[in-house]
Amino acid sequence: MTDDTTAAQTDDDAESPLPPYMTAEAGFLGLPDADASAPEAARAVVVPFPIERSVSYGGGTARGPDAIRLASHQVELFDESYWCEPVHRYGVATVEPPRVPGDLSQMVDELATLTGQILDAGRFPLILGGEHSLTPGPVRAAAARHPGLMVVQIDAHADLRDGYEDEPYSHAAAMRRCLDDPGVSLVAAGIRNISAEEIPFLEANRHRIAIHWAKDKARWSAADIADAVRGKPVYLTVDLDGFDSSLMPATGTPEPGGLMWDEVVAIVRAVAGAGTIVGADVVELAPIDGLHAPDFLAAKLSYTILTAALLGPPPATPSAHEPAHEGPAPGGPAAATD
Ligand SMILES: [Mn+2]
Repeated sequence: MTDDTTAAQTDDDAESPLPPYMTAEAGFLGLPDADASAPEAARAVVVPFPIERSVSYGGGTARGPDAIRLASHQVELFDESYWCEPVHRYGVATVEPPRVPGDLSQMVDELATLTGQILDAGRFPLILGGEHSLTPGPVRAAAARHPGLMVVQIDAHADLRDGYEDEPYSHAAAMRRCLDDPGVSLVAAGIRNISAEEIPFLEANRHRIAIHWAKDKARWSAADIADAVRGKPVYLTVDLDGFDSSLMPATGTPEPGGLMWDEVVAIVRAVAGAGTIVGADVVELAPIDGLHAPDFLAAKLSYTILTAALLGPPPATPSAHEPAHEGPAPGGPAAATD
C-alpha cells in the first residue's frame, strides 16, 4: 500500500465502524449477558490491542490483552470501596482486537482514529496492550479533543528517547512521541530508568515534564500528582513495569524498586478526583505460563481505572453501609475495657 492510498483512506476512517463487539460473557469482566447493558449503551469501551514489534528484552506482549481479558473474568465485580458493583453504573463493552498494522507509524495512526471514534461518541476508551508503542495513538486522539491534555504515566522507564534502534515509534520512545504535540504535558511516576540521551530533552522541557522518581517515593504522594492535574483532562497510561518486579514479573523488563499496588491505586483515584480522565491504557503485560497473579493484577487494575474514571474516586469516608471498625462503638456499653 502506498502512502497516497493510506491518505485517501483516512477520510473514510471517521465513518468506519468500530470492530465488532464480543459477547458480554467473553469480554472484559465476563458479565453474564443477562446482567450486561447493550454494548452500544456501555460508557466504557475496552480495546484489546496485541501490538508487539519493538520489544527490547523479553517478548510476549502480543498475548497480553487476551490474558488480561481472561483474568478479568475472575475479578470480583463488587468493590468494597464503592459498596456496589460499579460496572453496572457505567457499563462496559469489549471490541474484537482490531487489525494491527506492521508499520508502527501506521499502527499509531489507526489506533488514533479508532480511539477518536470512541471519544466522539462520548465514551471512555481503555486500550489493553500490547507494548507501550501504542500510547501515542490514543494520546493524539485525546489531545485533539481536549486542549491542555496531561498524560499521567506509571512506568519504570522514562520512554523519552527520540526513537530506539532506528524506530521512532519504539516503545522506548512512547512518551517522546506523545510530547511531539507541544500542547501535551507529562506527569510520570515510578521512573527508575532513564538514559543519558534522554536528559537534554527532559531538561529542555521541564515546564511540561514532571517526574516522580521511584527512588524518592517516600517523599512524594498521590496528592502531588493530583495537584499537577487539577481541573485538567488526563490520559492515563500504565506500563505495568512501573510496578515493583515482585508484583509484576510478567513484563519485558521487570525492575525492582517499583511501585506497590496500593500506591498505584491511590494515584489512579487521586488523579480521577482532581482531573478528568478521558482515556487510558494498560500495557506491556507479557504473560508467564502458569503464573496468573500478574494477569489478575492487570485485570483488577483495569477495572479500578474504569471505575475511578467513570464514577470518580470512592467516598473519602468508609461506607456508611458498614461499621467503620470491628469491635464496640466508642462510648458504647463495652467501650471501657480496662
Ligand atoms: Mn514504558
